[in-house]
Amino acid sequence: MSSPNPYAIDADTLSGMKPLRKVVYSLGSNLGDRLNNLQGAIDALRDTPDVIIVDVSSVYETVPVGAPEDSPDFLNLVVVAETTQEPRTLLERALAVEDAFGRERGERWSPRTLDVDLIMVGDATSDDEDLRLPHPLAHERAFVLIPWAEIDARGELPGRGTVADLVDDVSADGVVRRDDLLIETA
Ligand code: PH2
Ligand code: MG
Ligand code: MG
Repeated sequence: MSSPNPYAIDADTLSGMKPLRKVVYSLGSNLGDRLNNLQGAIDALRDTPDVIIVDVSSVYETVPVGAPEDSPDFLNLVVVAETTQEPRTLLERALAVEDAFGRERGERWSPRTLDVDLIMVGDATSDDEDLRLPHPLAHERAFVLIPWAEIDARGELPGRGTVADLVDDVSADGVVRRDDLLIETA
């Protein structure tokens, strides 16, 4: 006589399970109270259903890349999280968080109180105009790679290689770690 298998999972349960994916965010601010804006973004991400923050990098002060002349310096950091949310849901949340911190959408790359960019969501790919995944410029941006490598050197940017290898190929000029600027993560 066989006893019931306590580990048996029925098909309904299986179909209700969503894959857990790694999500990497790049956060930036170069307008207003930059550190406070980043802190608010971290708090909002932490309060997002089905997003679990795994690690937050140090804060880096960075020279603007490709931005209009005379743009102020950025504070940047990177967040690694896990999620069952779809990329588009994550994008909508990111835009809502930007709006909550007074983001005004003007000229491309004009100074902003808060920028919340999705760098990768698992192995998801997207070529939509408003959602490109993996982020098409992340592999060459020191202000993304240096903070990311600090917390996740073994991580991989899909299609581009490991963060450790990518960070070796960028100049660290204009990216300064600001150990005096602290973010609360708990
Ligand atoms: N974001 C940009 C353009 N240039 N430069 C730095 N240093 N940091 C950024 O976050 C950044 C940028 C577009 O979003
Ligand atoms: Mg950006
Ligand atoms: Mg953006």
